[in-house]
Amino acid sequence: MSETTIFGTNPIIKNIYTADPAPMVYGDTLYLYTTHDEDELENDFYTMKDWRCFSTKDMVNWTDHGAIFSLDDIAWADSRAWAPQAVERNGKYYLYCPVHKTNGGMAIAVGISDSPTGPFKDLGHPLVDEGDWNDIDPTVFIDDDGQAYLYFGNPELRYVLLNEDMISYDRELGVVKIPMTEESFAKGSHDTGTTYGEGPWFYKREGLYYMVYAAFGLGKQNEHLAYSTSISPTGPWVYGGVLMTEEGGVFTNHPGICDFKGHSYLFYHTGELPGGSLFHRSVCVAEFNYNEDGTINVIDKCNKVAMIK
Ligand code: FUB
Repeated sequence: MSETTIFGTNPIIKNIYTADPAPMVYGDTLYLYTTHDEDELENDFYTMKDWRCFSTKDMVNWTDHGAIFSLDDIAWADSRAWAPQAVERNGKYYLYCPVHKTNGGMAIAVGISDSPTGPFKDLGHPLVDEGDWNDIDPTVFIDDDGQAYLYFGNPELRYVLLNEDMISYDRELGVVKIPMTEESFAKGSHDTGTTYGEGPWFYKREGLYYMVYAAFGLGKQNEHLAYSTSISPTGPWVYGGVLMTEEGGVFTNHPGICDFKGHSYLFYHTGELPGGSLFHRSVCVAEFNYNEDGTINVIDKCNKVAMIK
């Protein structure tokens, strides 16, 4: 008797516009944190006010947990609820989120909760606030030795070493700037002269550290996804190649990678829902495999993903 494969179709979320996917696997569940592009634009720009959470146990059936953190919860922020990432430590959940401050400029906020589905409560002040516009798109990873890293940045890639409490960082070391070289990020058209743009996603697999990011190719308008690797969590990073081309996308793209129940997934966003545009994006997912040496081939923007049995 042949088994029938059931597929889920992209975009994953079809009733609202979502972007900037950030998966977190906890127990037998994959939690997907996203941003939310409002239908009605203000000032003809990204209009984003809250962060959403969805969960699945099989990659096809998704539960909508609604808005789990919002600008209304952050007294010192007024707009731009941009690309987040969540992590669990010692039974608490931390959601790192870029926001625009009421007194100007971007900074990284932290929401704290006892549950992966919130509600999250603001730390009360910015975690990272360098006074420039580089403080966006945080990616968090706790290494095997317990050291937690928070990378972030556009147009530069920077990091801080988080303290064990996950809501403060090593002030003595401060904010470390990664050298933006062509060896690390390839020649490209973003401000540093490399392809590195924004949206870093940091993780480790089989002893190798990966930095996946949205990238600007020479002569291209829209972002593609690319990756670099390192044998150390702080570099030097070595450019690995293109992960997803800009074809069929919108101006931005944003990677979120995880392994779940023996499968590897890349979450990304496009503008493919009806009414889609650079300010009305939708989160999608593709399954992929690593090559034996840890490299990753270009992943197609696909329109379905198989259910996990
Ligand atoms: O969604 C708002 C911003 O656009 C994100 O922070 C970037 O990564 C890009 O997707």
